[in-house]
Amino acid sequence: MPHGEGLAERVRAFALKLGFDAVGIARADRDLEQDIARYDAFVEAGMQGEMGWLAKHRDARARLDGDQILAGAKSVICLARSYGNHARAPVVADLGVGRDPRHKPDLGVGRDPRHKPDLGVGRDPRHKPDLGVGRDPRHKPESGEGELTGGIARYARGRDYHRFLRRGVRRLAAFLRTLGSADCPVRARPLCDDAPILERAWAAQAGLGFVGKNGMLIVPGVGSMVLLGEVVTTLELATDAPMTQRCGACTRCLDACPTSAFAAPFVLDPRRCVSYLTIEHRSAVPEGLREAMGENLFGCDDCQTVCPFNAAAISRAPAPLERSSNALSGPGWGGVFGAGAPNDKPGIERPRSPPPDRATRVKRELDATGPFAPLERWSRVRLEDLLALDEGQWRALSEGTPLKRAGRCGLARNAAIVLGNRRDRRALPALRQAANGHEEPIVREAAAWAIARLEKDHSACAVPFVEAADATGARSLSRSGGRTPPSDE
Ligand code: B12
Ligand code: SF4
Ligand code: SF4
Repeated sequence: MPHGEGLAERVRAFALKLGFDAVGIARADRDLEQDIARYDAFVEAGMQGEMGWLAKHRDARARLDGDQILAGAKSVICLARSYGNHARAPVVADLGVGRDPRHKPDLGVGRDPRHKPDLGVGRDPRHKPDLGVGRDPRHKPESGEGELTGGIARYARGRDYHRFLRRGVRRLAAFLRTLGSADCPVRARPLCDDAPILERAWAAQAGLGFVGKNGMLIVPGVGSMVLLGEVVTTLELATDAPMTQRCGACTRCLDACPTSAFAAPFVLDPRRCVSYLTIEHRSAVPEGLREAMGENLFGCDDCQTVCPFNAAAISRAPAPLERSSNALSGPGWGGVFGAGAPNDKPGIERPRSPPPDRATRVKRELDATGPFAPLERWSRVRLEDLLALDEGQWRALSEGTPLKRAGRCGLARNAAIVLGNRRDRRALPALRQAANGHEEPIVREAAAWAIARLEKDHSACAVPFVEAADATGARSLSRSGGRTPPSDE
């Protein structure tokens, strides 16, 4: 027999207190029939690309109550944590977050968008003031956040989220275990990107949000810039109803995708996705997709930044840079980028203040954007520097951050492509050095591609480009004849 609403509410309240933005509960002892059929089609089409691990463990993806996840599981508690610049409301319950959103107060979100001209967020996003939504997202980076920051997907600008989220799901699992007794123990398994399950499909089942045409789990009122975690448990809890799909006639995400990576609405083909190409793909980026990569160095947010459900999350002022971080003190950190280092910049410094104590760390974690605030280190490194990092420098730069996943050579390859797309000839010396001397063939090849692009631009000009700086110090190229250069086509 399922326990009453009361127990589920206690679990929900505990999860919200831990800092999660939304909570939903689904039965764990059932098949994900439709979703596993979609997954099968995905694998059959070879859409996993080089992510071979994605084609394995079908049974675990189909249901949670087998041996692979948690034998005898009855419920799955699905959790979302926002990483957008979403200022969390102080009293979550008043926003109805975590409750059945269909019973939410009228916040302009959650109404049936098909009955509105404005996709359900109150205003036609196309007529909105310029919040950065709807601009060509390839024309990054965002100003004032450092050379690398704008090219890094938002979820990855801070420290690696796994450590932080894992702590949250573990605490919730521990709480669930306390609800058992000697006669009737409760087992609970916390999950956060560490088991082969279809997280979005379960989250949709749990009514945490709905899957948008961009494939993202969208939590109305919070958006899709959320990370997901789960606790699978033998405790039988009252469940939440799935939400209705709310995209209506909107297709902004499909239209905004720079590489046309959507095979159909809701179906992403990762092999064309910039996120896959810059993070997971280990080989050369297919040449036909390089230009469309634009200035995305690691990951891509384009199909999310245009989504009206994210307007609130991304219209806020950027989160402040995180000034001190333990992660900065990785091996080989000091000196590696010190004065005289590759870029001759002041260098990435050792933390000036001592590592934060436990209380400070916890406070930061509970802050709405703390763990996701862009790291200061990104502002100390130029793209050109990424072409020539040695292992020690790479460790120092990437340790404790999501960028580690791309690997040193993967990020160097990406940097070469971004430099090629930037069309800034000042990158030529660094690119030439990489094209001739980098030990990794994919980096040499990407650098040669970028050089060819810059050279082509150059040879197309009768009058050479000269460098100029405007009043703000921003550098630009112009022809010596005074004409402006062609915009980056
Ligand atoms: C592999 C992977 C990737 C790959 C492949 C993504 C893909 N679409 O398959 C790549 C590298 C491209 C990627 C990119 C990103 N990822 Co990713 N990724 C994963 C991972 C590890 C597995 C996904 C998977 O199983 N794919 C296989 C396909 C078949 O499953 P699926 O994508 O989940 O799709 C299911 C549902 O969407 C649904 N569905 C499909 N079609 C339809 C149609 C309808 C009508 C409906 C209702 C449902 C529906 O069925 C599918 C099967 O169940 C998950 C974590 C996890 N374990 O789930 C994170 C995860 C999906 N990624 C995440 C994030 C944040 C991202 C990026 C935003 C990162 C970035 N900024 O660069 C992008 C977003 C790209 C996008 N638009 O999806 C988050 C998503 C959070 C959210 N709000 O949805 C997850 C859940 C990680 C986490 N723990 O938070 N990712
Ligand atoms: S993450 Fe970027 S490339 Fe991938 S589907 Fe979304 S918009 Fe397209
Ligand atoms: S942008 Fe995409 S995911 Fe967002 S509402 Fe429109 S169709 Fe749905």
